[in-house]
Amino acid sequence: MFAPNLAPIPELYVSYESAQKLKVEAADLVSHDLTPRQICDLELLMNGGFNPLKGFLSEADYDGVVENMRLESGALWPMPITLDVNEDFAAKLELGQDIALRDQEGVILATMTVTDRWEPNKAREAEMVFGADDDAHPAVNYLHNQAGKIYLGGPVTGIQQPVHYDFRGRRDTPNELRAYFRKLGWRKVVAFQTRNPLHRAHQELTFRAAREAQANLLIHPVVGMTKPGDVDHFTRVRCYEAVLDKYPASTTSMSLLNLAMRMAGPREAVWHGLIRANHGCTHFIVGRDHAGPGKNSAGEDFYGPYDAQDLFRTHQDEIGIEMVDFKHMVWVAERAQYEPMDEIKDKDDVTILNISGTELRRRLAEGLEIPEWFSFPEVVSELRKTRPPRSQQGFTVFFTGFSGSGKSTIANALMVKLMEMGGRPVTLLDGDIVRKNLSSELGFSKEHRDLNIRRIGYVASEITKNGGIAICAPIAPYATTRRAVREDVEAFGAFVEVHVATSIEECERRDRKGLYKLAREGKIKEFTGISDPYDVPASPELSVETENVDVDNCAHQVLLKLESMGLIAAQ
Ligand code: PPS
Repeated sequence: MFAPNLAPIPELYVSYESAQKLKVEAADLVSHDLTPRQICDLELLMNGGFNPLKGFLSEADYDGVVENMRLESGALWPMPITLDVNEDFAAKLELGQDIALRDQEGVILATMTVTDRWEPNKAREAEMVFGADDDAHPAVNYLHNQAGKIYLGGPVTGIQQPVHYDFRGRRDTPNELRAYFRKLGWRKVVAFQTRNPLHRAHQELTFRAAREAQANLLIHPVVGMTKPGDVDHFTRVRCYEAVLDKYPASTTSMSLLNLAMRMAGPREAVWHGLIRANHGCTHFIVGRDHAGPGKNSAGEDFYGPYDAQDLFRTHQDEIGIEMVDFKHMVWVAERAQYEPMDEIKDKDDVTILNISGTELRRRLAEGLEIPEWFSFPEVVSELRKTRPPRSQQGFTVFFTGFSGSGKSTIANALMVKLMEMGGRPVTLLDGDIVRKNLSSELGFSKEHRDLNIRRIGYVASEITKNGGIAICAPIAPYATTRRAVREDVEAFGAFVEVHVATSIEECERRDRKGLYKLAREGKIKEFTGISDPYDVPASPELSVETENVDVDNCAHQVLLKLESMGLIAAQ
């Protein structure tokens, strides 16, 4: 349907000589240090992956994209690609000014002429682009809790690509892929987008899709930013490499895409299609619940299972790439082969097998068998290396509660009990200890408390990543900050939030440090529970009462919880 056009597409880079000159000149410009997500966006802007965009969106383009998925020019573009900054930085700038865009090491990647500066209506963006103003959506959470308040727009001049030291040979710009397809004579290419490891069913369905379209296949996994909690891309790429060997020779290739996903379902599917068209592909596989973000805060799916396919189909001609349905493949035991579920005529007479993602994670976590019909041994072995049984993984126990609620005492008891069991190193990050050693310059304003908790979260996530047990016991009064810490930790292991639910009246009655008295007298300001807020955890893994229950028992309740989650072996 779509004639292959593999001519080069426009990039935003200047020539090597001009780049060297520009780099020197840009050293004097006001600099913005790009966030990891902005670096991903910038790379695809510069290399043409986001063609026809010429820079971060102007306000008019942004409004059009948010309202009806269209740039001011009328071109289809479903995702706001915006440069968010804080108010102080934005206030320093004048419209028309050039700024330098630097990576996290300070290397200048590009310059941008700031033509637009505005404060976006984030609630509207959340509703229109992501379908709901609900922080359970990862991109909405990012929008409200991580992105700066002000957006800057303007054309970008590319100086150099962001540097990647990993899997260099597997990363291709759109023009490199186009040249590769030209060289191999691949006139039709089906792209497969993924953020998960591939198993036999995926191998089967992608190969069938390519065969049906009489095309070659490009496995095009995202290695930029995916959904929090996904398998890390290092492991995934090793898995993809193993699967690549299973396709017939010369039919299939793989390239890594440094995209920062938004998990925006239907709009994301259209965006993915445009990006793949820019990479020279003619077909694109769209599945059930494509780029779905999971459940909303009411426990329901954000999007209908086929919304992405429907929206894609409506815009297919403009996207310039043909959608290929993702077939639901199942293993038919009697015939020992994968077949598309909707093509099995004798459903009642055969044994149909499948393992869901949740079930796979459970089996990996608990070290249970994963059958050969489900995955390739090389893939399973890679996954097992990064996901040892839960009882050998690192994790974080995060106590939260008022001052004097008993957090430190229970945390200490828990630490000793875990050390008695042995097996993993245990580190206690108690509120007072952290404030002495890590955060001695901080006070108790919201900003300082957030900084303090993010530091604790960072250390806890490093401990968790390296297979240890971190026990944290700060007040941590803000739900959004606790959630951010949860995300940091869950990238590497379990996060167990324990609310020490001692009432403020009881804490004040105990007043072990005499601080409540001082707080009542106004001698300590911003005191949690007295003159400063505390967000009661809405769904902690465990809530412990300390009134009429001794410390030993509270610590034991935590141990039982850890045991029920498989984090420690049954005693
Ligand atoms: S936070 O909000 O999580 O950063 O607080 P945290 O680091 O846990 O520090 C709490 C301990 O500091 C003492 N302290 C105060 N707490 C609350 N509000 C104010 N204004 C304050 N000023 C000092 C208090 O002893 C807390 O200790 P714990 O161990 O919680 O009783």
